[in-house]
Amino acid sequence: MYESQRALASPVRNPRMATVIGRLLGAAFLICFGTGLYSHFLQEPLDWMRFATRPEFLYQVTQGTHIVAGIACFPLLLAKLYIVFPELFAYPPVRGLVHFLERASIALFVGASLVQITIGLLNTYQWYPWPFPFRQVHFALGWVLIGLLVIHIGVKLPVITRYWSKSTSADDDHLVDAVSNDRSANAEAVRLWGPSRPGGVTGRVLDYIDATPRVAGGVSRRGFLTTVGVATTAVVALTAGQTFTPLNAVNLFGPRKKGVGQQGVPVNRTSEQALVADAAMAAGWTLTLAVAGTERSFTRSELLALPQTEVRLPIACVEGWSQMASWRGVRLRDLADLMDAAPDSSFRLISLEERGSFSKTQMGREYVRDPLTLVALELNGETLDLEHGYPARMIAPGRPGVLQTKWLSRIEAI
Ligand SMILES: Nc1nc2c(c(=O)[nH]1)N[C@H]1C(S)=C(S)[C@@H](COP(=O)(O)O)O[C@H]1N2
Ligand SMILES: [Mo]
Repeated sequence: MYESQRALASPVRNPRMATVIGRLLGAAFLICFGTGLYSHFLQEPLDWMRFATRPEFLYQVTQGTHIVAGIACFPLLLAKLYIVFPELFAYPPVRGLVHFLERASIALFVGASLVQITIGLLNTYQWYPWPFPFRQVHFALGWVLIGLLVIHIGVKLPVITRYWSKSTSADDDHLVDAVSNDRSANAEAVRLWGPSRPGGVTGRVLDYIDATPRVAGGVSRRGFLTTVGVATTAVVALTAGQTFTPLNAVNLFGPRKKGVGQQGVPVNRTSEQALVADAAMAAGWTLTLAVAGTERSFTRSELLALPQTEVRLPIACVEGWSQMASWRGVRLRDLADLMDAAPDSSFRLISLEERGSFSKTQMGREYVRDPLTLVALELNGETLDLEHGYPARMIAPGRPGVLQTKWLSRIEAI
């Protein structure tokens, strides 16, 4: 037993607590990974992929959950690191190749996790103090983390199974207390915990116990769990209002507020940032449809003269905020039919915006043919504001905000 470890000993630094917090963190990671993959493939679908367009708020929920679970990882990860921190000083630092690989994988796991949740959080504030592209790196790190999570769970499986349930952990608590009160009991513990214990836990668990003796004082287990619970609830409650309306009133830290912005909808990229104001306000604006070699351009009044449909659909940004709104305009499928587009065509949507990652987007046939998909001309009962994509924008059910292309200029069947 090292002095440094003795100094760090605490009633919360034990394998049961590591398991309790670890499984919450593991669940949050899995939720982030699943919802993240969904968001990724919506934006970069593989050829064969088709997506659900109902419920129309699906992406609002999956992406809102992604951000909430990601934010919850901050207190949970800090708690987990607090619990296992003394292992940093384990002696000898390396006990052979397997032990080295185990420690290296944990170091990587911790580092990659911290990077992942930090860049994810900063992305929601659109702050990019790093030189690499956020989305690609966040996606790649997601896979790295899932790989490391599987390794970590594999390595710790004996501890995890042993300490999964409270009752078996309680037996061991007595043993741990005995060991720490009387170091000579260690030999007895080894005897008790010997190979006869199911699951082959002995070596690793004893290491853990050895590294984390009980001490009186410090943070109690109940106090620790309460702190972690309060901290997690607080960070979630104070940001989740940007997605989940009931929490809107306490949305103190979320980067967007519901209902704040032109026509009651937050604005993401402005016309000024996109350098589109002149082209969008030009009298000669038309929307061109190009299908199988035929092109036809529609003025705004021609579009307004076509049958209009009103839908309620959310803007659901990848950054986690979302906002329900009423949109009015022409069904995309009516335009597709006017142009005799094949029923299975996908469309490419091209904005007046010349640069910018979202100036051109693609839409699969499930959205093209959906009765809720509009070339929107009005928002919440008024002419679409320039900031929301005047003269015309795309709005479709279940899609990420990034694909709801503003300031449309051209729509091509592909
Ligand atoms: N042309 C263009 N359309 C765009 C964007 C953009 O940068 N350029 N941003 C998208 C993003 S990320 C979101 S969340 C929505 C936001 O729509 P809003 O500003 O009307 O709320 O617009 C989308 N449409
Ligand atoms: Mo967005």
